[in-house]
Amino acid sequence: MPPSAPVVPQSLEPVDLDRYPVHEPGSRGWDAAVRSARERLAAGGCAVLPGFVRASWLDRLRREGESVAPLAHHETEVVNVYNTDPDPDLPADHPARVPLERGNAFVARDRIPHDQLVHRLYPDPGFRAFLAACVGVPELHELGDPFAGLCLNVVADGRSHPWHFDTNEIAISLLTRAPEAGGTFEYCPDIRSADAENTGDVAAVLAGDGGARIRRLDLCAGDLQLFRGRYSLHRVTEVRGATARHTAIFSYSARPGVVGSAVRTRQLFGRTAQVHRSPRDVRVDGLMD
Ligand SMILES: O=C(O)CCC(=O)C(=O)O
Ligand SMILES: [Fe+2]
Repeated sequence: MPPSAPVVPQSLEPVDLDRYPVHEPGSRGWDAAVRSARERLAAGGCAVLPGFVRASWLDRLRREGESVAPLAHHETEVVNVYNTDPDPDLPADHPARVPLERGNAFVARDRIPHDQLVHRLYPDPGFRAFLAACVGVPELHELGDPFAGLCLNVVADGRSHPWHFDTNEIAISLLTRAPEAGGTFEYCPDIRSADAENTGDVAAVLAGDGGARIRRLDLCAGDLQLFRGRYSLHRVTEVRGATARHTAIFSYSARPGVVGSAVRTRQLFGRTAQVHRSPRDVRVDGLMD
């Protein structure tokens, strides 16, 4: 009997499975895609999988993002790189004392319809297994957070998403609409680690002295990006033009049940759910955030 073709779940149909056979774990193509992503993550803290979503699906991907973008929580606010409350006891030159204007806006997971491509992809077991292999962990879990697990990041004309660290270890994002100009993703690979904040280098980047530490990426719609966001300082530079930049952000953790803090959740989404007000402590380290 000829081997039967693997069944492709509906959630994976938009993926370019010829290039990225997410539905065939352990196949030669799967191994090659995983190996390539792992090498790039190890070498520079970031791996881009160009054309992850097939060209024929890009229109729908963009339109779905556009349909929920008006539901983003817009509130330009002054934050710091760790998204913590101001702490007057810290030394004046500590990076937490540097005010940054956060001008991006997030659409929370609970506002993204379940039949959207990105909402079907986020929990898909094959997608998560592929990503787990790429980042080198046995499993990746959805966040236990009803808002932050999956969101749409909207950066409009004249706005930027300033330097920050993420709560979760690995960020996975998919550009669904590119801006006309600006909106470059910039990052400093592994500028901190689980046991060292390295505040000197972080302060240098904030002061505009990042130099060769800073890498830059201009992404195309449909590109999937894997990124060590908890340890790599990053930002999206100012967008210019009428077309806002949209990215779907898929957040996972090697541990189940991760939930954002109440302070950070209110900053990002303008509201909290019960789970944010009584979180279980499942952080993987003792870093600031
Ligand atoms: O929109 C992006 O490309 C990056 C977003 C990001 O860094 C974040 O949501 O934490
Ligand atoms: Fe981030």
